[in-house]
Parts: sequence; C-alpha cells; structure tokens
Amino acid sequence: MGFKKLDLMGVVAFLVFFMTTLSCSLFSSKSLGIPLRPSGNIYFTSDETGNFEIYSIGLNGNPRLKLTNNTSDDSSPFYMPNNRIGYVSDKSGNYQIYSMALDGTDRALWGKVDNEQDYFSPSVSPDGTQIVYTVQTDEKNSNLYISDLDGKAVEQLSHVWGMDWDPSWSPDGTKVVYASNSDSDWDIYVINVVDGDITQLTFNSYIDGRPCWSPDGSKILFDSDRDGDWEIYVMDVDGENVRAITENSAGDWDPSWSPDGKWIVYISNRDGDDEIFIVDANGENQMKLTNNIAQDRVPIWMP
Ligand SMILES: [Ca+2]
Ligand SMILES: [Ca+2]
Ligand SMILES: [Ca+2]
Ligand SMILES: [Ca+2]
Repeated sequence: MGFKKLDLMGVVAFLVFFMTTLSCSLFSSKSLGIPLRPSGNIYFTSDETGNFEIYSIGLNGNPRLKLTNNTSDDSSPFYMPNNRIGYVSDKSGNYQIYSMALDGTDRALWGKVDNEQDYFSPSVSPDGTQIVYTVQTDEKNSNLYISDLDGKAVEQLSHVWGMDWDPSWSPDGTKVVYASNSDSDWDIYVINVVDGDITQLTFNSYIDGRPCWSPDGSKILFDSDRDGDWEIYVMDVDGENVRAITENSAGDWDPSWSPDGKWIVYISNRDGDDEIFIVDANGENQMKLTNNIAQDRVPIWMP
C-alpha cells in the first residue's frame, strides 16, 4: 500500500510538473502576445576590415563569422537554394552575383553575366527556380530582370526609365515588390511577373525603400525618411494601414522578415554607428545583435 501511495503521488507530482513546464514553454508566451524565442542565422555585410565583407551571426549562440575576405566590397546577401547564400561583389571590376556555402566556402560566380554591366539586389523566388535582380545600365537608370537560377532565359521585367531597386517576391511567386524613383522620388511599387502590370503603393515626396514581402503574403515591410529621420514601417499589400515599427530620432533601415514572419531584422544607428537589431512584428522586444564601430548593413534572416 505504502509503495502504491508513493507511486501515485509521484505520478501526480510529475503531471503537475509536466503541465507547468508545458504551459510555460508553449502557452504563456503566446497568451502574452510575445513570439517564441527567435532562431536561425542573420547574414549581413560589415566594413570592419576597411571594405565590406559578408558575415553571419547565429541567434542560438553561434558566433559572428566572417565569410568573405578580400579587398573589394561584398554586399547584398540573399537566400539561395541548396544550402547556399548569394551576394554581390565588385571584385571583377563590376558588381556581379556570387554564391557560396553557408560557411563561406565553395565560392562561385553566378550564372551567365555580362561583364560590362552592374548587377544588384538579387532575390530568389519562393519556389527556388527563378532569380530577380537589378541591372544598372546608366547612372540614372536600372531595370529589373528575371532569369532561371543558372542565369539562362533572361527576361527584362521592368521597362520604365529611372532606378528600380530591391525586388522582393510575393510568397506565391506571382508578384515582386520593389522601390523605384521612376516618378522622380522613391516609392514602393508591385509588378506582376506574368504580365508586367505595375501598381504604385506609396505616393509621397519622401524616400520609401527596401520593401520586403511577408512570408504569409499579407504585409510589406519597408523603410522611409517621411518623419525626418528613417523608420521601419509595415503596410498591407495594397498600401493601406501603414504602421511604424520604430519611432526614434536615429536612422532605422534595411528591414527584412524572419522566415516565420514573427520577427523583423533591421539596422539602426541609434548608438552612433550602424548595428543589427531584431524586433518582433508588433514593434516590441527589441534586441541588439552587433556591437562594434563598423557599419553593419543589409541583414537577411535564414532559417
Ligand atoms: Ca570584401
Ligand atoms: Ca516617395
Ligand atoms: Ca528613426
Ligand atoms: Ca556597428
């Protein structure tokens, strides 16, 4: 009897412990509206060595790693399939697209590129089969191009005179949001990948840039100097319901979503130089990831 009673108490104690632990780890943070602890790796560029190199930093304690090491500027890290990371480098004399393994090894020039042109702001489609990028043809003109992932079957996507920059795919792969100054100042536009139809989302005399489509397809993140300094904003995909994620007198820019859409990574110079911050999608729970005197920029979030 004694043994059985002890056994029963042990079961009850275990159940209480189990349910308490379960509710703390799974339910309490949700009920408070706080996203679960962020995970993954942030890839970004920094000029700590005197020129820009690609770095990674882990949210699960992985240390900051320098992935490129040369005297040219390496920037614009972007997701590539097959456990690779893409980036843009001017080491050939022009800005061209490269890729490497996630640890910085096995670097390769991407696809078929024209050595006379500059390629910028590449972004791979959600299904991993296409890439959209900017080709700059003139000091005042650049256009978006789409090709398959090995650089073949190139098609010009945007045709209007002016700069088209920072394309980001909708999750269903049918549209690309981008920034353009084709209307004399910088605004956010959406272009339909199939028919080239363009919809303008922001209309103002300020600089709106760096748009990023949310993983659930419902929101667009961007930066803007509309309040005098720079802030991070989010809006619906039709340009309505603009909401500030940051609100301070420093420069806040280069926003990008976490893969689960619960967090935003961005740059702020609120401590004197550019550092990488993360914040939840409600604009709460700010965390600073870097702390150095270099310029840390254009972060993207990988799973
Ligand atoms: Ca470099
Ligand atoms: Ca504008
Ligand atoms: Ca600000
Ligand atoms: Ca810094």
